[in-house]
Amino acid sequence: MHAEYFNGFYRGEILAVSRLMSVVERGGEEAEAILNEIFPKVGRAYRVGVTGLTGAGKSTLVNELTRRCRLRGQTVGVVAEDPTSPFSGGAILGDRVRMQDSTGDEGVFIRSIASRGSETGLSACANELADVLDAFGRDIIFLETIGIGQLEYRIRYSGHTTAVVLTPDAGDDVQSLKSGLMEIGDIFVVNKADRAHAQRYADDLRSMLELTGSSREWLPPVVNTVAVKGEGVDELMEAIERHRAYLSDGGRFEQKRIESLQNRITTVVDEKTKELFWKRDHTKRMLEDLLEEVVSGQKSPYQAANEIIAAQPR
Ligand SMILES: Nc1nc2c(ncn2[C@@H]2O[C@H](COP(=O)(O)OP(=O)(O)OP(=O)(O)O)[C@@H](O)[C@H]2O)c(=O)[nH]1
Ligand SMILES: [Mg+2]
Repeated sequence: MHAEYFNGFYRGEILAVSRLMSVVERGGEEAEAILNEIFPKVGRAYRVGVTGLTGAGKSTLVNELTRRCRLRGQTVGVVAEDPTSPFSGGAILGDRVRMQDSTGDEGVFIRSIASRGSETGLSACANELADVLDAFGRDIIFLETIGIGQLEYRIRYSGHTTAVVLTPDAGDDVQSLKSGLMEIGDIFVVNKADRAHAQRYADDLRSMLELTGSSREWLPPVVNTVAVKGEGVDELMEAIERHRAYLSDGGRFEQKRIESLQNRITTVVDEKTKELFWKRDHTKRMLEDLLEEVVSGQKSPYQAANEIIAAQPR
């Protein structure tokens, strides 16, 4: 299956990676077959998660970081969750694509995936697409994800270093930051530092991190950037390198790898058992019958759920 793609893939052909990624993105058995095949080659790349609210400047930052990686001779892969469809493409995405096209640089591979309309599967898919780029031999992989809902928690397992991108926008005070975002950040970026109150925002953020993270071995640094001008991006790059060095110390990197693999297994089991569970005719019928009893007030939803679970063959 897909033998010609694999051959191309192992020869380093961009078109072949692109095709394999499309199959992986569609999911199902074919996707699994590809992921199984490439697994022995996965694990060499360094993965950097870049997360934050829509419009924070993630793509602009990834662009700047990519440029610097290229200057160092590193090959780069990018998987970006695009809030709009990848086909309509935002302006920034357009810029990126043009940048890649104009330089004809095969050392940069960018893939965007739509995040709208899908609830849970997406980040898992981003991880898997990153696996393809990893097996392809990319040195650095950036995963751009939107930090809303549960997605930001997932990235924890995919990025070795996670940078949370914030902006000092009016009304956004540090106290109101979601704890989810606070917990996943290895590095905090205050982007759009050309805007008013940026320094105060960064200082507040730093105080809060010191307060909550004093027991942690790694105190996340706060880096101010003006992504559109490339300001502060070298400092961000250094912060990423420092965190990488920190991870490589004392087996932390390996620990993270193990956690990430465990998470991968449990996620697949969760998804598959759920799917199998509701596929059974018996379960569907039970649900219909019990629903009537719940609607008429004879049973509570919890009693109904427990009955459905108890009736499953073990
Ligand atoms: N003033 C200012 N604008 C910026 C800065 N960085 C990015 N922008 C602008 O902010 C807008 C959003 O930037 P993107 O890089 O697309 O942000 P994003 O976080 O990738 O957005 P989504 O992918 O849509 O979530 C663009 O118009 C950028 O030009 C900055 O440092 N200062
Ligand atoms: Mg973006």
